Amino acid sequence: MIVKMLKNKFRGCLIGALVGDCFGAPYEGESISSISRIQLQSYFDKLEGPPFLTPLYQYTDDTAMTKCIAESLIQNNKFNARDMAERFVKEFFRNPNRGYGENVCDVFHKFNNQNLENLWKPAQEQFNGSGSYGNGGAMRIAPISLFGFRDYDIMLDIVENSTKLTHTHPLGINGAKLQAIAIFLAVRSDPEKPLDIAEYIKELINKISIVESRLNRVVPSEYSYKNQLLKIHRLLELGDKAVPHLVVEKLGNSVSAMFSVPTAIYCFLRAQQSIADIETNNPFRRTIQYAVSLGGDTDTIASMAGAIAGAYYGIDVIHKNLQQLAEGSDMINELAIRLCDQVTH
Ligand code: F2R
Ligand code: MG
Ligand code: MG
Repeated sequence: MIVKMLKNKFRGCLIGALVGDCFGAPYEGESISSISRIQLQSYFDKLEGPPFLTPLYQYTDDTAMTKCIAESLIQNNKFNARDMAERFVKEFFRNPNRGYGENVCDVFHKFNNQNLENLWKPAQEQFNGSGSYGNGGAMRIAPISLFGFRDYDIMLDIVENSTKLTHTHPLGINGAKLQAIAIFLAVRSDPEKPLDIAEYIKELINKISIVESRLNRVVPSEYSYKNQLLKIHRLLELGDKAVPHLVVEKLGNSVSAMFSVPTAIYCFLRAQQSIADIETNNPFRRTIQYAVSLGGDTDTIASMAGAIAGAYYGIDVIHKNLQQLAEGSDMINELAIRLCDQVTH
């Protein structure tokens, strides 16, 4: 792939994640029933319309942690667990009010208060030793898919070890892996050709089946990412008959990785076609507007869906206003460019 296209994809991926976070955040925690599709249409129409005076839309923990991962990989040119953990902690204490997950804050306090030999211990102790299955590992994973886009096995290895700094439950780790694989495949797909959705899902299922076959802990069989991907396939076949409530009933919209990562992948795939009540020709906007319309963990689902869509289409698909109105877009853009330079030199 030519470097120019790759750079556009890297920028699209990280800016896509930022934009999904910033414009999904005002709706985080709203139930699907309380979100008006008409108001959401006006919200995005206004954002993309003539410039108006408004404060920047602030990013949340999703972007704060994504930034730390990108900076750590750029600085070290490899995964460095201690450096990454220190960046998470420094960033958290610099600005703890970015809407971090309730329990992950305990991990940061332990990192800060103890001189740790075993960096993974605080996360292992979470939830009486079962570890977190929240989507906090998956929501920040995009820079690792980019850093490792040439080597799948190394990429997955970094995903696992970086996720375990805060999330050690197998569902938290495998959710991060699924999100990383979804981006990895999107970066490697040609945006000039229509996405072969069936092939994309088949590839995701093949890859996650291998990951899940290696689980070294018993997890109830209904908690399988492979099952969630099969549901995506069936929902896509229904088109607009798969109304948002049905999508949430089948895939979820919560803070747990199992019930948000597959939803984000669905949003990206569903937005390849037009969607009832969403008036735009832009598939990136369709992806994040649809993600927000599902309610629940809107910043995180829109951010993860935005990362995949941006990695597929590239930066040019993301409306300039959305980029300019998102806090930190210059800084994230710079990180994407530096990551791309690093992997292409
Ligand atoms: N925290 C939020 N949003 C709420 C507040 C934001 C609001 N806008 C405001 O500021 O007022 N969002 C962020 O958190 C999610 C990522 O969370 P993460 O990093 O995974 O955190 P944690 O604490 O590890 O897990 C989150 C919840 O999942 C449940 N859970 C996880 N593992 C569990 C287990 N083994 N057993 C039982 N429950 C488990 C718990 O309810 C945790 O609190 C993102 O949405 C991000 O945007
Ligand atoms: Mg957040
Ligand atoms: Mg969230």
